Amino acid sequence: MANANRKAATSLPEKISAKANPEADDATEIAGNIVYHAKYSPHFSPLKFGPEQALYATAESLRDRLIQLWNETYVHFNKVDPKQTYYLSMEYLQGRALTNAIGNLNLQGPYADALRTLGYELEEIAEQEKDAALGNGGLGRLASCFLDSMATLNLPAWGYGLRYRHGLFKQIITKKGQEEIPEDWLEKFSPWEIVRHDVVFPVRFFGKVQVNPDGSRKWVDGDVVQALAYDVPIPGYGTKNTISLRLWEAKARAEDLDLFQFNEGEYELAAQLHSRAQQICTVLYPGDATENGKLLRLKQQFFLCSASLQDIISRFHERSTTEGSRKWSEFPSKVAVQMNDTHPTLAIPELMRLLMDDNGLGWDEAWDVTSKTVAYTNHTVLPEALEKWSQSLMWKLLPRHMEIIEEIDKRFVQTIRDTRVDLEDKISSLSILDNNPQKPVVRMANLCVVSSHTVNGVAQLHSDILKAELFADYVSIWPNKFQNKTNGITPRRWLRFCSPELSDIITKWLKTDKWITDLDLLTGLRQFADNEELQSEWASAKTANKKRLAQYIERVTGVSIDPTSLFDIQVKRIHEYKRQLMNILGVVYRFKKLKEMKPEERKKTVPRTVMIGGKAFATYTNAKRIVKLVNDVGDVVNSDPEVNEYLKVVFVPNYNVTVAEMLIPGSELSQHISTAGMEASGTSNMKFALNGCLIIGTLDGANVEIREEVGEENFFLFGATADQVPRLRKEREDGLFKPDPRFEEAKQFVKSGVFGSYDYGPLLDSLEGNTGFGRGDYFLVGYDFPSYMDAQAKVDEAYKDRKGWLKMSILSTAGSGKFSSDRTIAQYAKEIWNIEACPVP
Ligand code: NBG
Repeated sequence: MANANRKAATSLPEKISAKANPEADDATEIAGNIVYHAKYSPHFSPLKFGPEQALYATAESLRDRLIQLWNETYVHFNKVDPKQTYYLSMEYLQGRALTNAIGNLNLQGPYADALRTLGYELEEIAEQEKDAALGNGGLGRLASCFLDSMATLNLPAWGYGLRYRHGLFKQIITKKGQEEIPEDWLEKFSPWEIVRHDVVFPVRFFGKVQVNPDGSRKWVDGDVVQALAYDVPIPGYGTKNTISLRLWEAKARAEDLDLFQFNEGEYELAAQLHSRAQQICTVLYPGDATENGKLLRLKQQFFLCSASLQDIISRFHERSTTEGSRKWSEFPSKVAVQMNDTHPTLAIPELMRLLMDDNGLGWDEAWDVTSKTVAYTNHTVLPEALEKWSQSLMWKLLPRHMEIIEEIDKRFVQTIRDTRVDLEDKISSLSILDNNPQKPVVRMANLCVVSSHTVNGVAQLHSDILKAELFADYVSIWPNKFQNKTNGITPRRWLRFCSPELSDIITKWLKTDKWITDLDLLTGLRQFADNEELQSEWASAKTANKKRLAQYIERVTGVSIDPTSLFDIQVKRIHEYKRQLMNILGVVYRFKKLKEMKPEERKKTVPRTVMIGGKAFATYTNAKRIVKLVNDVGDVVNSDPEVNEYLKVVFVPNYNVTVAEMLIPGSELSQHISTAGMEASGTSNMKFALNGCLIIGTLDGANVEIREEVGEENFFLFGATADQVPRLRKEREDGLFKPDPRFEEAKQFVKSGVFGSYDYGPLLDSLEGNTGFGRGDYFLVGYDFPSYMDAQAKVDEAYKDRKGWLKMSILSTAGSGKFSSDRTIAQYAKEIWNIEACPVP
């Protein structure tokens, strides 16, 4: 049908006349409005109406509606003037917006019909959209799920971030392994963003501190660039409330161009500030191996903080003029600032500076306001991810902020000396400044903990570890400052929209679709877990999703996979602690055993398709070697005629939100196998579980809670526990570790060269020896391997029992209610932000 129409659709159908109608909600009106945008908001040559033009026109027609709801929300919030939350994050992994917006507004039917009259299928048009990939992984996607929940719960809240021109790189796989090419979501433009030309703030870098005769201080000189707001609408599900993700773009002003120099032919010199401003939002995470790279990243962080806080303060001021002057002491009852990890830590000294230097508050007053306003979420205990900025770099870029940080530190240390003699010998680790003469740094996490009213971890185990280890001494100072907020995911994107088949079955059996906003209702499926009718519907939805996934895999990799085999998936950033290496070594062992079997023995095994996907940080050598190994193993296994009926290994390239939406609904087993204690939470584990996929995993991060919720009999557990890890590492150092023969066999097989001539020595060496940098198997792959293989054998056994497996799958979905980001955000709102719903009437 769509194919037959394709040709006709490349030009605008004449029978449908253009009619602007921002409130369109039936198919005919919507079609007229789409045609209107194609004609009168043109971005392409006239009359062309291919899939790309159709996408932009469709998005613009939908945007009309969003703008209306958005304005209503803005006006309503202004009228009610509730306390609002400002979520500061350097990352947002929004993915595509079209299907999500149509779904949240409940307009699937009308939009699908409208597009059909224009010769297109909605899915086909949706596929034209590029992912907004302004983030790396879980932390960025969490921020995006949170926005969806804030809007859905009608909370007065804003997201603040940066408008990177190039989001996370595109990963391509070549003979060499992973290669990175720049991502291009703004190459044409994004239909979802709206520039607010009236929302512009100056942001300063470098310069010096001027001391005024009255003793007050002012930051002057240096470079001043402009932060310009680009707003992206965030519609809630089933509500009018539509909130904003405000992304800052850096610009220089026209007058910053030195015309004289330009006319002298000194073009670069004349436009210096323009080019320095442009660098700020060019890429997400500029490499920080060089000093320049570090400086740019620090500039990005400050740019986000300064622009956002000036905006927040100006909104607070706005009301002062209409209702008499507002007192600064009211600020914390109107504003909650949440720092997503330490990346926006500079919000603390910047708020202090704005309050003291620009608004004349004294230190104590400014400190009181700041520390009652900001809260901090920690997302990792990995030492390399805990930010420490060089003091000299900070003095150079942000001299006034360094003065303020020194003062915060001085006062904090003094309080400890005055009140806690018992902590005297802990001061050097508790203080914010690490004045080690070799490398003096600012410890951002310490600055956050000292200055925030609340600090939280992202899963119970992680929060417990923070309290018992990383922040233990702070807990003794402020026992009530620390909380847990187990992460969550939005059930709209991660079930309702990515797996409509399964969603419809759930709605049918629960006799309501209320689960979409009240995910705990999924427990109602438990009573039907044994029901044959449900099981068969469940199986057919899974099969449909698996077939769709198989087609996708064939399209992007050329590998054909069998939809009746067990689909086993591990997708996440490639990192040694996440142990993709353990997965692939397990696959290698399975392959070797299959090769050794007689044909009739092979027939008794459970056919498996193992899919692994994820990006390696461009300079993370071992991660890249792992990508190469997975690809090499895949090449050999998939072309082995004896074995490839029973095992396929696929590296899924360029893993991102959209790819996840394809993979997760088609998964049956997923791997969350990090070394215990190292994965703060994980969030894809929740998405898989929600989609009825069983987990093989360690007792790490949110796995612990997922297992509690879905039931231990529905979770394939293996591996050391977090509290055993230190002892196991010590034993290894002492030479007491004895590897399992299966582990040795798998490594040996790789070394033998079966998978090609690439030198895996350096990668495998990380698993050898007992000590030394990059050696001694820090991540305990060897220790956990045997229990991992035993758990995998249990998976195979369980899969043979079709009914048993389906029951587990249903119970997995039924037990996933806790992991809705609606639950997480409701807890933040109540227990940290102290804000309430403000629904647009
Ligand atoms: C990541 C953790 C994940 C967690 C996400 C979201 C960072 C610094 N941390 O386990 O590794 O799920 O944050 O909380 O990216």
